[in-house]
Amino acid sequence: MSVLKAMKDTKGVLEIDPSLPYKVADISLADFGFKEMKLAENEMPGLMAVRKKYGSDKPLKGMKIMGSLHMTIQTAMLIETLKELGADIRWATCNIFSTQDHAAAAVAKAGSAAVYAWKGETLEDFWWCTEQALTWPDNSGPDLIVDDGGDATLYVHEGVRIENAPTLLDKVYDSRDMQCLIARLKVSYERDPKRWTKIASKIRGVSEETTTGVHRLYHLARSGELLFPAFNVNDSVTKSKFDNLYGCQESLADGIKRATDIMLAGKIVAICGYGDVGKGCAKSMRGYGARVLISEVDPICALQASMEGYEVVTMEDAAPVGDIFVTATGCYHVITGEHMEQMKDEAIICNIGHFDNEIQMSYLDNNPDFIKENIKPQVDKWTLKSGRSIIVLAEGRLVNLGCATGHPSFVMSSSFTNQCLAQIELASKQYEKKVYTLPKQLDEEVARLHIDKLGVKLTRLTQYQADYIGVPVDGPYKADNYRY
Ligand code: NAD
Ligand code: 3DD
Repeated sequence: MSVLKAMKDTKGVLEIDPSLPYKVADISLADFGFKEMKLAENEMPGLMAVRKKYGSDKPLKGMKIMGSLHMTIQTAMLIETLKELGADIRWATCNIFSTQDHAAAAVAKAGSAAVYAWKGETLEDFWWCTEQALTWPDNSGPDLIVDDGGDATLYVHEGVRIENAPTLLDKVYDSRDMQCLIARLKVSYERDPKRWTKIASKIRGVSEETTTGVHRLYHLARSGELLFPAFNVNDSVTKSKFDNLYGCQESLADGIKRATDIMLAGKIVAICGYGDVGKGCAKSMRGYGARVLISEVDPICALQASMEGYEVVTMEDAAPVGDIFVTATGCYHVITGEHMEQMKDEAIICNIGHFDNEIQMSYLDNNPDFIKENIKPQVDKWTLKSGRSIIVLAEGRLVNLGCATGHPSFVMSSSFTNQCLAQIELASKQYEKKVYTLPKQLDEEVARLHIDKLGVKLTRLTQYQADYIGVPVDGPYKADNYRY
């Protein structure tokens, strides 16, 4: 049930109220949020350095920034940093289960951003929050977007598509997300058939946090539909080879254990996908003493997994023997109903990919013969017709943020330092409507900001050595396309 019941609605669509300063679960949680944010300072040296280096110059002064990114304590620190750089900020989460309510309350209480986010949003709430964050009190839109998964970018692009071809409003979608979005855009179009075209024309660019969102950006760029410049933050080495890898290495186990208290040692854990996220997940599960199976489509990643000592199998092989299943692919229906029917009684399935379609949840949701028993928030036991049950975590949404608190602050500091650098780039320079990545020099700078905290003693090249290996003595030490 939506907490927005008080809002006026038109044709079942909750009206936005841009003058609403915030909408969070419980503003009284703010002090708890402030305490955890204070603790995060010591673990986020990159963000602290950004505040110190750019705080006085205010490079984001006058910039209206909309964020669609998991509303966690770490994100609250990113928001505070963007605020210190001069930005005027509005924020929504990018997943209905990922908000930490005390973080949202702290941001709202401090007035660092107009924040619309709470843990356990309905899909209608989610798209209301996204439009609420995209709309300033004067009904204008943002200059810049911080996106994670591309839903804010999608909102603007779908709005412009519809304004250019209103018959798209009659298109029928299977996805409940798209049904919610199109219903909102229908009301918006009737009010102002040029609203999103005007908003899009003012957007200087978007910086995209995650792999799946980046895939969407390149798709828009290839089709010539990209409406504004974009920075691919995910492919900064100090993001994807850290957040995706080491972040998931720690937060996957956190999610599974908080949800189920299951013993991992000795169990068979099947990880679908051996990319940056899958690598971290596999290493974590092996570290707990689980026997890890990997499924992969990419022969290079499959070869890597095999040479790391993992057994590489198909999901059809894994389904009848696995105890715990984790999807980490960014793909669609990787675990199907057919696989579920093969699974052991009370097998656990979860997803750590960005969206909720890696597990075929529709197989469960649409079958009246199956019995769903809610064990606790984000933990459901589904009993199939066979009488065997499966435990589904976070309704197939990312388990580390749905059942736990996501990655720790230190690794998010690295990701979010890249976000700040990308936002400063977009605010200070004119870019074409293409997808860019940050230069290696900045990537190495982000790494430099984090190594002192870990007591790293960096070796320094002599000029002769630098000349000998053909690199500048102060870097960058690798070519932009170097694969770490
Ligand atoms: P990646 O592209 O590096 O890895 C995905 C891997 O999955 C690839 O190697 C690909 O070959 C493989 N794959 C694709 N379809 C498959 C299928 N049907 N079966 C088996 N393997 C398949 O991407 P990544 O950076 O590892 O990210 C994976 C997902 O996790 C993305 O959706 C990303 O946005 C998300 N992500 C989540 C978090 C989090 O905190 N939950 C953090 C970072 C990224
Ligand atoms: N993500 C994981 N943990 C997070 C946290 N504590 N705060 C904000 C976002 C967090 C998701 C990121 O890894 C995002 O970069 C992604 O999905 O790639």
